[in-house]
Parts: sequence; C-alpha cells; structure tokens
Amino acid sequence: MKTKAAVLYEANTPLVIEELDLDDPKEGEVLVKIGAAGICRSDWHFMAGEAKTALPAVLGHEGSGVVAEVGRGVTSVKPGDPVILSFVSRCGRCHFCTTGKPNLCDLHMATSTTMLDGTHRLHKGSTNYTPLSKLACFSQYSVTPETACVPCPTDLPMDKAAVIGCCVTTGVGAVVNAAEVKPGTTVAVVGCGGVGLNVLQGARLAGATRIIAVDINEGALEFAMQFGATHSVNPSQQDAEARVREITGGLGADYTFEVFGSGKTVEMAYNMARKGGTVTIVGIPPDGDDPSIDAVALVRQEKTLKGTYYGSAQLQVDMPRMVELYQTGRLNLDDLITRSYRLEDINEAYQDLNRGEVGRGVIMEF
Ligand code: COD
Ligand code: ZN
Repeated sequence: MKTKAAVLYEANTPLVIEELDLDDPKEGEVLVKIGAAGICRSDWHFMAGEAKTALPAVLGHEGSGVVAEVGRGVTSVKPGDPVILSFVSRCGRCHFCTTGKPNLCDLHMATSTTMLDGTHRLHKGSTNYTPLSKLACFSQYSVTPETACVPCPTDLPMDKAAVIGCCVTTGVGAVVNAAEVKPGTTVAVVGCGGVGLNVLQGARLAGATRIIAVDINEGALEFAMQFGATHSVNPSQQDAEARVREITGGLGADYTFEVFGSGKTVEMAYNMARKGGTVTIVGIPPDGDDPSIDAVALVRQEKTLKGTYYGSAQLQVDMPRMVELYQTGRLNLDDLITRSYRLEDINEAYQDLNRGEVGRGVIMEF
C-alpha cells in the first residue's frame, strides 16, 4: 500500500512530505493507522544531526493509532483495536526482557534502523527507509512489531494516547520507577518541556513537597506551575544552583532530574542535588558534549547518578497505569497538549518547539 510520510533525507534540511510504499505486516507485525504523533525533541536531535541513524528515515516515536491489519501469529491485538505505540519493541527472550527490563531489549537495540528481523517495510524504488524506533509515526500508516502495541480504552482520545507513548511514561516513570521519589522530599527538574512537565507532575504524584522547575524559558516556568512546580528558577537570570540550595534549606534537592540533553544541564542537575541525593538523567547530550563530573566529590558526597530510558518502564504494565491516572484526574494531559498540526505542517511544528512554545504539540491530521 501507499502511505504519506515525513522523510528526513539529510540532517539540517526540512522534512519532506511524500508518498512511500509500505509492505504488508509480516509475522508478528501489525499495520496501524496512525491517530496522533507527538512533537518530541528526541526526533529533533536526528533532524539537527545531534543523534545519528541511517537516512533516509521516517521519524516519529510518540504515537497512537488503530490496528488496521495483523500479520501471522499476532494474538494480542486485532483490527479495530486502539493502541498506544511503544518506541521500544521487546523480543521477550533476551536477558533484559526476561529480567523485567523490556525497555532495554537487546534485539530492539541491535536492530535500531530496521524492524526486529533486520528488514524494512518502507521503501521507494530500491531505497529502504529507516523506521525510527520501529514506529515511524510521522506517517499515515505504519507497520510495527506486535510488541510495540499497547491496547488502550476506546474512549481514550488519540492525542492523549500518543503522549502516553513517550513524554508521560518517560517523565512520570523517571520519578516513580527510576528515582523512586519519596513523599515529603524536594525535587528539582532541569528542562520543563513536554517530558520535564511530566517529571514535575510525577513528582507531585509521588508526594514531593518542594518541586523546583528550572528552565531558561520564562513561559515554560510559568506553565510548569500548572504541573506541580512550587518554585521556579531561571538559570539565565540567576545562579540557579545557589537558588536551589536556598529553596531547600541550604542542602540541595533530594532528587534532581536532567530533561533537556546537554553536558551543561547534566552538570547543573548534578550540582543541584544534596549530599546523598539522587541525580537522574533523562536527556541525551549530542556527541562530544560531555558533562564534567568530579569523581572525588561523587564519592565524598555520596550522590547517586543514574540514567533512565523510557521511564525505566515495563511498557505493557505502566502505560495502562498512566491511562488510569489520566482518566481518574491524577495526571493532567488535557493542558499538557497545547497545539495540534497537520502532517504537512511538521516543519512548522518543530520551529514552534525550538521557539519555546510551551507544552506538547501533536500531529492530528494525516
Ligand atoms: N537550562 C534549563 N532548561 C533548558 C536549557 C538550559 N540550559 N536549555 C533548554 N532548556 C529547556 C527548554 O527551554 C525546554 O523548555 C526544555 O529544556 C526542553 O523541552 P522540549 O519540549 O524542547 O524537549 P522534550 O521534553 O520533548 O525532550 C527532552 C528530552 C530530554 C527527552 C530530549 O531532548 C532528549 O535528550 N532525548 C534523548 C533521550 C531519548 O531518546 N529519550 C527517549 C525518547 S524521548
Ligand atoms: Zn520522546
């Protein structure tokens, strides 16, 4: 079949909307009609050449849709089922899948530019197109692994389902699964965009009492107050590390999070943590932009420095929990999504992200 998709041919050039050939789903795969796709900075890292994949590629790793057709052997979903798309597909057999860490599936990572069997479904002429995260949801249709599909309620709007597919699970999961924030503690979040806002609301959910939003964009700081922030700090206007110490009684925060992706912001999150505090890194800095962490101080101050990928989540279990938290009013996804776009307007959507428009943008028309 044909599908209209946004293609990245070369870093630092606009995405090109065009029609591609999409193969039928193979064994263990599913054809999904995409319902919504989020505008996440992680895709931008590829567009800006800060992260690398084989080109041409169809990006889009935050999505939802409705199952249109299933391949041989698929049992967990059927045509007509609404699904949240997981940007990690688990093989179910590797060390990580079998020990409760399917977000780190070896086979998924080893086949990062193809489907799980090492082949492609998207083509034009003799050219294969990389399906980013095996989802490629900047497209009308996508063929995904069955294990990328997390069934969701039919009354869950597609835009809410899409954001649960990345920024909600990544952000809330960083708090509850990775850092394991305790009630009554202090939290600082460096970078308060789509993912950071969910770290903030995850911290509120976990019972943190002082929740400090740190961002260079005043609009983002103001917006963050709706998502649980109790204080805001702008590093471009004040000594942010000193201000966080001041807010936390001279100690530094119990938990800090880096949610932008640069060496400088990793250092900032590290320095904002108190002795014995936990520093959780969500963002990935561009190649070569390494943070400088003092190993002596790491020991003497007993800080814990940890990375988290996809909210350290078990996707099939945690995503339905996010749905439940939204549907019972504990997670605010209604205000999180601030703008919607047509697929044709995807380059403007990324301009808006880089201009500092607050909240999450979502493609709703394909
Ligand atoms: N200090 C504080 N805040 C800053 C600074 C700074 N120096 N520079 C920018 N910011 C703020 C921006 O103003 C913005 O508000 C925020 O940081 C970033 O928000 P968004 O909406 O642009 O980005 P997100 O939330 O969509 O993505 C953030 C990630 C950290 C997920 C992303 O950048 C990243 O590093 N992704 C790679 C990790 C990954 O692949 N994760 C899985 C899929 S998300
Ligand atoms: Zn994302």
